[in-house]
Amino acid sequence: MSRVTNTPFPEGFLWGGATAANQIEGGWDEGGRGPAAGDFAIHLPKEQRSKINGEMYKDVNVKQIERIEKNPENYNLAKRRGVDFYHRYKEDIALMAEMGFSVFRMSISWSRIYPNGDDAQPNEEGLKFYDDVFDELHKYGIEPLVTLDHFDVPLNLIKKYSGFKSRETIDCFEKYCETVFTRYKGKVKYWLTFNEINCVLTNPYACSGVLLNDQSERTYELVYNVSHNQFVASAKAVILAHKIDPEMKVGCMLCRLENYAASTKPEDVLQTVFEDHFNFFYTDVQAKGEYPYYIHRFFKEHNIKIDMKPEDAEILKAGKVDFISISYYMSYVAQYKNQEIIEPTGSLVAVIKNPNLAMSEAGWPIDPVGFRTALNRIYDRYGLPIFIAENGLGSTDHPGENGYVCDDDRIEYMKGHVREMREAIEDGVDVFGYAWWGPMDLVSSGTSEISKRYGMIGIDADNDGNGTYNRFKKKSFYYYKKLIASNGADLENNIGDQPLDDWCANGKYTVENV
Ligand code: BGP
Repeated sequence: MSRVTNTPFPEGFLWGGATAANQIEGGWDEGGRGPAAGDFAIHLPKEQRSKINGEMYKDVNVKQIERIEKNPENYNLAKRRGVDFYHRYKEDIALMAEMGFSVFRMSISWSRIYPNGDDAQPNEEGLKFYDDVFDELHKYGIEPLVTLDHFDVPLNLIKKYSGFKSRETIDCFEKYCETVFTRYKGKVKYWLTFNEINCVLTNPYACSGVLLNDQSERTYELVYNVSHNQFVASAKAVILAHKIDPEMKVGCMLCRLENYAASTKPEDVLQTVFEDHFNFFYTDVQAKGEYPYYIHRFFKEHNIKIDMKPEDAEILKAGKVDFISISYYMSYVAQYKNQEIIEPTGSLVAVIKNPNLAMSEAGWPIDPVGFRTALNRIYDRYGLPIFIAENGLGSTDHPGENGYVCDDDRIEYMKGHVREMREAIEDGVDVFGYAWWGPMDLVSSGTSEISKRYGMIGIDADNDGNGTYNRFKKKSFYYYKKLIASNGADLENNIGDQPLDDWCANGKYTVENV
């Protein structure tokens, strides 16, 4: 098969990076912001993490919130600190502009706009903050792409309604959407409703603000009803956006879990179909505007009743998204387990090892070809434009003796994925932009550590919040800059005369036009 390596991307392709308010902003109690989900996520050192606690803060429950509220000083609440974007956004945006970004995916902290989620009036200071951020981005010609809710339900709605478990939260979300769509009309064209909407299955607290006493309450019946409410909320947001500004484009966001059959056994292959149903269910509803055929058997066999209101079907139909966005980090292996009914195993961690793939330090299989497969599958299914909302490698940095971070692992990961994305575009898939997850180091969503670093822009801070929080450039900064300057053609970074390794050796990088 021929390859298209070293061919530029289509003109106007958006290059950039992706973040979330709760992982970068800090300033958690400044500017009138109210508390939100991430403010109660605890960072624990690896040795102290249990299987559930410490992974995606899924174990934040009623008691944990009470304990933290009583004695916050006893806990390492890293998301409250973020990486100080709240005060340093100008510097961060200037660095992203230096890399040549044309898009920056960020989220609005809902509780900066409505501190309690259900206030009568929005918080002007919060609105002004994002005005300033958007203006700063536009100053450099960077398009903001904004997630309305990236794991960020206001605490008051969590306590009062258990987040999206209740329909009251849909109304609060709609009001918040109306406020920001109206305010940022003309400044923000691209929106995403909910980040990784399918994560509710494993993390109802983080993803949807659902407050449980313990994990035994996390039933299928519960999470699918929560999802339903989020579908309705998302569809209402799409309808509103189009009404307020027909230029606005609103997308959904799926954590795509590409999967392979464990063997050529027909049952294992069938299992991959079940896995895809489990994963694509979310985009099926959001892109096609109705529940897909396969879900009814699953609901019936698990006794799941969805509390569907008479008007919901029409709302879902009218609120179909304009584009699909995904996060893609890895693939996994699916194996049939003698179940008689559709029973998914969809997992973020590699339960069965794929011997063909290397693993990241965090145990995430690295699979660029799976990225091309995913893009083809998604486009085949929906025929809608696709935005890569997240792709990246979290790993520990090892600065050299001179202090420079030569993060070749990150560069290799990006190179592989960009190469396969280019192939997918050549296959005919309409991908219109790519946002690397974490252009600057940030607080991990799952573990609230900063040492799992994603950034091309390093941040001098450790997991306990020590450090200057000063920004510095890593080797990948220059790599991405060259890649973007060539509109994706210079994958090997061999255009220009000075190899990046010179920079690793002496920190001097003199190619002027890079
Ligand atoms: C996705 C989230 C992001 C991000 C990323 C990496 O699930 O949308 O918020 O953090 O994963 O995960 P982690 O931060 O746990 O390494």
